[in-house]
Amino acid sequence: MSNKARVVVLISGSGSNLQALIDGVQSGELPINLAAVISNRPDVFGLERATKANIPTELLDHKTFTDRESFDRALMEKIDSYQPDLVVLAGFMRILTPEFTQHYLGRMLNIHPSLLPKFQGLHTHQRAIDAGESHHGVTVHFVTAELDGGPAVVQARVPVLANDDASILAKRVQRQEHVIYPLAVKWFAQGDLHMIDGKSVLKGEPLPASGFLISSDEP
Ligand code: NHR
Ligand code: GAR
Repeated sequence: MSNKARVVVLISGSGSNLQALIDGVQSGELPINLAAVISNRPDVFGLERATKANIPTELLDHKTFTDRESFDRALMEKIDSYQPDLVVLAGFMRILTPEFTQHYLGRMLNIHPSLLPKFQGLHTHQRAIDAGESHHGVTVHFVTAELDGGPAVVQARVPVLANDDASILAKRVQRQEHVIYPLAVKWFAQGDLHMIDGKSVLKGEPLPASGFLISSDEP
C-alpha cells in the first residue's frame, strides 16, 4: 500500500531524465511511485534503465499505426491502465493530438531544451548557437495542445560559450535538466504545483511566465 503519486513516464530514447527520476526515488528524495515507462521506439536505452529499476515497461511503436489519432488513443488506454496522477514526457518525440493533451490537462509535464518561449520545436541547441545567444537553457512546462506552449513551471539557464557545438551545449543543458525535472515532479507529487486558468501555480502563488528561475553558477 502506498499513497504516493503514481507517475507514468513517456520516452523515445536514452532516458537520462528518466534516470534522474529513478535516482531521486532510490535516494528517498522523490516521493513518487514510478508506475510504468512507455516508449514509442523499440530497443531504446531508457527501457533498459526502467527494467533495471524494476519498473514495468511498455512499447507502443507509432510506426504500427496508420495515423496520429489511433496511436494517441492506444497510448491513452495504455497510460490509463496504470491510473497515473501525473504523466511525464521525458525526451518523448511525438507531437500529441489535442484530444490527448486535453485528457491529461493539468497533469502532464514536458521538459524542453530551451528557454521557452524561445526555440520551440526541434534542434534547439544548434538554433541557439546560430542565433548568437549568450544564454540557453531548459524549461519544464505543463503540456497543452500548443506545442511547447503550455505554462512554464521551472527554467534553468546556462551560458553559451565561444567554442560550443550543439553536443557540448546539450550536455551543459542536460546537467540542469536532471536537477529541475525531479524538482518539478516533486512539487507536483506533494500537491504544491497546479495549473490553474492556464497558469502554473506554486504553493498558491502564480509563477512568472518563465516559471521558477534557476540560474546555473557558471558565467
Ligand atoms: N504535444 C503537444 N500537443 N504539446 C506539447 O507541448 C508537446 C507535445 C508533444 C511532445 C515535446 C516536444 C519538445 O519538448 C512535446 C511537447 C517532438 C516534436 C516533433 O516535431 C516537437 C516537440 C516536442 C517533441 N516531433 C516529430 C513529429 O512529427 C517527430 C520527430 C522525431 O520522431 O524525431 O511528431 O521539444
Ligand atoms: C533531453 O535533452 C530533452 O530535453 C530533449 O531530449 C533529450 C532527451 O534525453 N527533449 C526534446 O527534445 C523533446 N522534443 P533523455 O532521453 O536522455 O532524457
